[in-house]
Amino acid sequence: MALMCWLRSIEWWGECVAGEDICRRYLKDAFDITPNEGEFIVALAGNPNVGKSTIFNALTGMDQHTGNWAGKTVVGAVGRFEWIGVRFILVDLPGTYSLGTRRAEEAAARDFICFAKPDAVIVVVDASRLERNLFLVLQVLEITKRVVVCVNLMDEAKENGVMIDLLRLEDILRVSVVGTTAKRQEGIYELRNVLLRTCQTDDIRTPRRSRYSAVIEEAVNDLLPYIKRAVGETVDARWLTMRRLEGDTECLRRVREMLSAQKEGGQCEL
Ligand SMILES: Nc1nc2c(ncn2[C@@H]2O[C@H](COP(=O)(O)OP(=O)(O)O)[C@@H](O)[C@H]2O)c(=O)[nH]1
Ligand SMILES: [Mg+2]
Repeated sequence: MALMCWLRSIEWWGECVAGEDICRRYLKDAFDITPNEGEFIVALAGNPNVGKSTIFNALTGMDQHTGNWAGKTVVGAVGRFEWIGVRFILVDLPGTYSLGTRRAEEAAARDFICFAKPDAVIVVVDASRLERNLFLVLQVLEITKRVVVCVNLMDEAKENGVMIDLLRLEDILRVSVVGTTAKRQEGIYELRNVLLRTCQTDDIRTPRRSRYSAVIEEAVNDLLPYIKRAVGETVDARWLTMRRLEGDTECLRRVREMLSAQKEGGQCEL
């Protein structure tokens, strides 16, 4: 019954979706960023303490320490850099273990990936704690395929006797994987080149995406067309369908809020 009401409501929600401006408006409101023509938007995501800020500094030549992501006035470290004549805007997202809704940092990172539609997301992972870190990678891969996995702290992993087969990881995830020791600037040159390729290509492979049990996949397939109609290409419909099945109403409310605000004077009952 509740699901039927919800399905009815998303037909109306669908009417609210308009235009491509979510991204620009979100960047302006949350970061006061107005990208110049040809400038690529790149996000840095990852668990806390994996070296995101060190990579941010290595790429931008800046020396930032912390960002304030609390509450509604989301402010993160934003920097610009150029590589082989191409300009990038880099945003250091708050450290997070997942992209849920429970914590402000998680929601901020999720919102950025959903609504800023970055040309690439660098997910930084700790080479010594790959298994734990891959949880976030898989979550990001559900929202976007424009991902570069940066396996950082390679020096510490080596000291601990951990060898990472980066090519194998690339094969499994079907996204680019780069190994770095950011503290010593190792791998940053390759990271820049891979980033450039990822941003410039239109031919991105479909990455590995989690498959669930038959009953869940069936439910996803039933709901997917409705959600697809409601959100169009604005956010990944399968990802949003999974959130609906999980009962993550806060996430749905947020997506709906962002989409309905697109229609001038539009209001959605939440
Ligand atoms: N050994 C080693 N330490 C690193 C590396 N990258 C970053 N660090 C250190 O790890 C700590 C956390 O780095 P930070 O960039 O603040 O991580 P963040 O929380 O993900 O932004 C700092 O003390 C860095 O100097 C690396 O590749 N190797
Ligand atoms: Mg940091």
